[in-house]
Amino acid sequence: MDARLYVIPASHPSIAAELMLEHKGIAYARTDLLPVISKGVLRAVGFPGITVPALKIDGAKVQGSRQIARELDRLRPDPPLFPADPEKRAAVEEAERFGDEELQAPVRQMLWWGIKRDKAPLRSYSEGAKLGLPISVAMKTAAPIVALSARFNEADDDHVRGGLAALPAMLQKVDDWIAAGVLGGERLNAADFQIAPSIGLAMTLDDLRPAIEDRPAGQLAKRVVPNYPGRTPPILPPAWLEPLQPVPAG
Ligand SMILES: N[C@@H](CCC(=O)N[C@@H](CS)C(=O)NCC(=O)O)C(=O)O
Repeated sequence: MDARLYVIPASHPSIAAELMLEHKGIAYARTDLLPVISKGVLRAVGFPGITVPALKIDGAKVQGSRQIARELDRLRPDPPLFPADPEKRAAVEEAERFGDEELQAPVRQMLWWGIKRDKAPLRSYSEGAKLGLPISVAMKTAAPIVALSARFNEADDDHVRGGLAALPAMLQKVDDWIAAGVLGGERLNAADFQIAPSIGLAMTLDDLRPAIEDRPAGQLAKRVVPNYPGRTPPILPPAWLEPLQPVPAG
């Protein structure tokens, strides 16, 4: 199979797509793109949309982590990304939808909020990437890219505060799916590959890691993406992190 995956380094849905290609045993070439620049490149190579992951596979162009999951299952059914049983499949699809539509964006906003205030951690997220220019040059030109990305992703105070307030319930949802066997089973599925990178990205923030790493959701992320690139030292206002503090017993 002739496959090329377009990614932004450390992008959580891009990592989801990589994990699914690996799960299928499909060898692929990877094109690393800088955020913002990625939009023009994707259009130039013929994709209709402006986001990564975007996959060219045997002449077809597939964009979006959920679409990629389905196309990979169609092209190479074994090992599957979805259970054969219709009820189990529906549960996995709902978890996958939640990962894509509800969990991805707030985590992305938290990261860009932090990077906008301190660009130094950005380099750690690009480790191992081939951006077509030296990493030191890329980092020097990062300011407008960071500003545009923060704006494009609505990484403002209100969204980040809201996301942090919603995070405990979202983590609980993931823990519950793990307990119910929808996620974290012996054979990983499309929802595991969708959700674990978002949790993994959240754990690259020192502010969030302690509230996540020891719970089932954190364990799942460590199992599925053990070496998530990047690290952001504490930066979020402590008052915003209060929803993540453990509830005192008694
Ligand atoms: N939810 C979609 C969207 C993915 C998405 O928004 N990707 C971001 C990177 S994480 C992107 O391409 N952003 C454009 C940019 O940063 O310029 C998916 O799972 O494929």
